[in-house]
Amino acid sequence: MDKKKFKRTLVTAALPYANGPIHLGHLAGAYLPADIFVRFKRLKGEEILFICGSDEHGVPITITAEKEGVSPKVIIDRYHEMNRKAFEDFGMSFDNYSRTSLPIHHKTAQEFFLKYYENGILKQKKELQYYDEKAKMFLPDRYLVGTCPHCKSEDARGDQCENCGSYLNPTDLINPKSKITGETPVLKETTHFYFPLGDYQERLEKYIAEKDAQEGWKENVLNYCKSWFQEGLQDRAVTRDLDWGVKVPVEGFENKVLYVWFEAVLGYISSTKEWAEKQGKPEEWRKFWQDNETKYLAFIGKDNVVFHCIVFPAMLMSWNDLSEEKYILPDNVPANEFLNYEGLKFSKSRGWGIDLKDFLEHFPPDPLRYYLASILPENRDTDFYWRDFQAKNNNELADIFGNFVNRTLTFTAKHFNSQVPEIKKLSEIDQELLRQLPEFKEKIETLYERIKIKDALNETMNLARLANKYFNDSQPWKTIKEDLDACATTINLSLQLIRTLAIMLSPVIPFTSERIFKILNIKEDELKIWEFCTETKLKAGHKINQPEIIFNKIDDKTIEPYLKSQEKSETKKSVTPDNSDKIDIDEFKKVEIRIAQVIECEIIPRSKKLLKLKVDLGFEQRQVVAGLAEFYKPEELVGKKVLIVSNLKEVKIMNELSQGMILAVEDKNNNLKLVSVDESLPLGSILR
Ligand code: B3M
Ligand code: ZN
Repeated sequence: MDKKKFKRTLVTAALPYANGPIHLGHLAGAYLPADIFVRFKRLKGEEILFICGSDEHGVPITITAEKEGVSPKVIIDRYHEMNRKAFEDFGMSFDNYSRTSLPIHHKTAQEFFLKYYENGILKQKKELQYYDEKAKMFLPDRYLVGTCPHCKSEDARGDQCENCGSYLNPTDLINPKSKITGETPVLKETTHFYFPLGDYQERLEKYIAEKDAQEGWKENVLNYCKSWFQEGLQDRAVTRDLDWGVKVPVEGFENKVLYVWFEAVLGYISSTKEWAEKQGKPEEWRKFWQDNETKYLAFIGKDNVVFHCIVFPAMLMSWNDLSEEKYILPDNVPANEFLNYEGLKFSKSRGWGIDLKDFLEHFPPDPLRYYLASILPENRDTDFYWRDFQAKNNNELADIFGNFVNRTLTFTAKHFNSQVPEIKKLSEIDQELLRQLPEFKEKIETLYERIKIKDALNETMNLARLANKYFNDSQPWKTIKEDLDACATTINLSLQLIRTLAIMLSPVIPFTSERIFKILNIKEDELKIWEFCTETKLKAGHKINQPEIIFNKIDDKTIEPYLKSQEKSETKKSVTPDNSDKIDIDEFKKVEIRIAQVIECEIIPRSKKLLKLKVDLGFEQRQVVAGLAEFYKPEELVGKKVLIVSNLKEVKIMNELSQGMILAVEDKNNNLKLVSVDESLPLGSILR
């Protein structure tokens, strides 16, 4: 990697729709990793700006409003405030949390649109679109329901079938109906503006390759982009027939608005402008958006990749072609995969999952931040499990870190009059500890810089483990009677270590770190920063405050209601595809073959032929045993898209569960070759 030096960093996190509460999946996808990264950079004293806000336009919001029989404004006001507050309580440290309904955003978005329009970049196209004659309006894709042409599910939307995951066009739906009136819509002509995304394909490919070379983009993100490029970028409509949104500033188009994605990404810029105005330096936003010495990182979830890696950069490129003011483009888009909830996708309609707001009514933020950070879906989908949350809180936060802090502080209070004892001599154990500290610091720093948050946290916890071990091995409860100088050293260094760990963990558990600084009686900012975190800065004689328990254990009773409420909610079975009609292999016609992606693969020990694979079908993950070991190395398969028979009866092979069969062909030398699959095909699609 040929790292470019930057002066400052701009971080944006996807603007959540103000049509519902933030849930834990959102946090793990984009917000928490962004916040941890930003907090780490601030610890290092670097200049960084953290921007977010509510996305307040678009069809999800108007649909919610219609369902409730209120205006969209009521919805956005409710959820903007709810989410802003929940984020704050969770410790999200945005420099600005804006909203796209603000005039400053409408103005910015219209300015971009007009720049393209006046320079002849946009194309006008007439098209036929579904129209609801009773409601007197054109129907956006999501306002249409009908039967999915692929899986025959009856509640497919005009843009996607949630049952089988296929992307749809409204006209693909069998028997389409308007969601508003239930009427059958008619096709009617309408005119829209299109942005010629295809014209930018070559430059976009080059841009991504260059940024990847500099920053090391994530494999999953590169793959998503690649599949878009392979398909070939098309013109994209940037206007919609709606009356909620940013008005199209062109005569004759007063009844249309800008497509929500076209303006939402510009919300990052308008939020920065709002921040600058609040600072009393209205031009200051340019430093972050129009200076090559700013590095721009856009944190998002995987479903937003195309808009951040392709659409938004193309829009900025186009603007830069037409203007003296040049915007910077994202330097990296560290998109995460999804977090599931107890084995299934979060789903508001099925009541599956838990909102941040509800969570924080019962638990403090830091254990949740810690647990989510430890299971971030950085490379593949992961799961929130209550039992796991409880275990991490109890066995790691409380038993490792909390215990170390507590035993050190109580020992200090009891035997050293709540003062940092003096170091008079260093044993080998002490020296070894001091030697290791800077190594930990460097390792953790490198991981954070590479946005490997999960690994950085893991490494930090290793230091906490080491701290406990150090305390045990040094046996201060013995040395207090036999060798007071040795005991003093142990306690001195343990107190220093508490400070070290409080700093190192502060991006992840900021509220707890603050409490620890208070207990340690540390007021100086200099003692709370990264640079000096491994130095022994606490002076002998420094007075510390009364110790208190910093993490409470979570008992079974506390989490039981959540496990119970899941039993009551729809069972897991009913939301996975119907497997009741599992078949024998000879009833071939009933075979369900789907696209899946290999996410893990290993050799089954004691077998020559068998590989154990974990595959992602889009709607769930499965384990499959396949006789491919003689033909493929495990690492060759990871990331590959394959075809799998997804409704075979489960079997156990060499004691391993196999939930499907991967399709391969045998060549004339009896070698097996996987059937190759077009990389752009969505996971879970059914072969027909
Ligand atoms: N509101 C979609 C989402 O919340 C959308 C993100 C906009 S980022 C500019 O996933
Ligand atoms: Zn379907």
